Amino acid sequence: MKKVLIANRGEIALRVIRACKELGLQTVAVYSEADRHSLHVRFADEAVCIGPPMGRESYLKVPSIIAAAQITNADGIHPGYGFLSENADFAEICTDCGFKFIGPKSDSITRMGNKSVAKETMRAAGVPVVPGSEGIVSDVATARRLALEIGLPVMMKASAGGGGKGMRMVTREEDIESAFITARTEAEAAFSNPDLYIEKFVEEPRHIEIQVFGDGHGNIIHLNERECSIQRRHQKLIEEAPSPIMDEDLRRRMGEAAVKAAQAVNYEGAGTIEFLVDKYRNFYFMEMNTRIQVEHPVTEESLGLDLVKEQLLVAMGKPLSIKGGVPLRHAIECRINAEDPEHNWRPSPGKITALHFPGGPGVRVDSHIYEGYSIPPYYDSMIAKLICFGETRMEAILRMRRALAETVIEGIHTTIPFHAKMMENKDFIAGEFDTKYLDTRGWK
Ligand code: MV4
Repeated sequence: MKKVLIANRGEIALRVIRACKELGLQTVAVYSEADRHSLHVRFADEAVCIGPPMGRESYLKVPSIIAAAQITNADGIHPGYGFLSENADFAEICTDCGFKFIGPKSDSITRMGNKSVAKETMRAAGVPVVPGSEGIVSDVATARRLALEIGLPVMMKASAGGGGKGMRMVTREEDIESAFITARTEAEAAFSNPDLYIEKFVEEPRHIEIQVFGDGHGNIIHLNERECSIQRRHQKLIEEAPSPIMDEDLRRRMGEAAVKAAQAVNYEGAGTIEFLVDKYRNFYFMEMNTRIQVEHPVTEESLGLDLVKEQLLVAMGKPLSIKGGVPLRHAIECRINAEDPEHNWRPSPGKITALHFPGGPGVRVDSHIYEGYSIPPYYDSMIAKLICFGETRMEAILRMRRALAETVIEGIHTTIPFHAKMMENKDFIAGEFDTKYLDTRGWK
């Protein structure tokens, strides 16, 4: 592999370009008409315009991306996260066209993409799953029988959903039938697939995920956990590694389960096993993300690794060159979005009139913005990731407070005021929060 096309935009496109440069790989950026003045275009060796602003006409347009790879003689394609990163057809097309897809085999994506199939695969592999239906439930009578057997409250989940989409909680017996029918109709409308499965509702769960890595030579390892429970409407806002609730025994058991999960689908490259962890610290497989994730830097800073470089090396056929182990440092990531948290988090695109990023010990900023840059309204609102790390969790929090205070972003609203408040929040500082924290208590 000599030349990598990055099928993405924003900070992750920059992140991949940086890793490529450090490995002496040539880079090709693709960009929409709205991203002409983006840093990923400037930092790549070559750049190809692939269409109009809307994602579906550019970053999601497979023929345009393949054509860009062909005309530039790229030999690898890195999908980043979002867009085509978990599209099994895209991975297969890349391979069929002679490009190395920097990610898992198309078949691994397919087997994890359908959440009900994935769950049954995990059950068969001996990975703990939430008690519930075995496979999909296709009629109201079975839904009712199973819901009562499992015990209310239950969750009805769309097989084709994921990440919180197509989920319904049912608390009352008289609501089972109507919830089932509505959820099915919604799943059909949203995903063109009405299939549902049912499971016990896990109360006050934490979202803890395990980073895994496979090299296609039979080595699959885990790289510890990330705590991702601080979310709003299924959008993560703060992630950290290690988790404040982790201990050596739980980490070993979750790590082993995650490796088993990845082995079950012959996983290659970087992946993440998401678990729900209840208040008794029972853990259950939820989903696998078959891509590099937004929050990968907290694992990198906690363990002192470069996961994107490792993705490229593994894609070039090298055996794994990294290893896990006890966390060396505590790392926290705050996602800075162009949103106004004071006004229901409404999007705040526009021109950045002044910009200053923080620095000093234990501070990392992954961002594609610059002074004078205009944030287009067409894409995800994340504009920067501020990662702070230290010997202890408290040191990381203290560094985050001062790094947030040093940051200047003018011309738009951002989520910085929210993060500054959270870094002073006593429940956050105590590590006492679950996935419901923000949506039920808010941040004020
Ligand atoms: C659950 C659950 C409780 N019980 N499943 C949301 C995202 C999707 N991947 C699964 N989700 C949940 N599944 C059972 N059986 C609670 C959630 C959930 C959640 C999970 C992770 C992070 C944030 C969340 C917010 C609300 C609900």
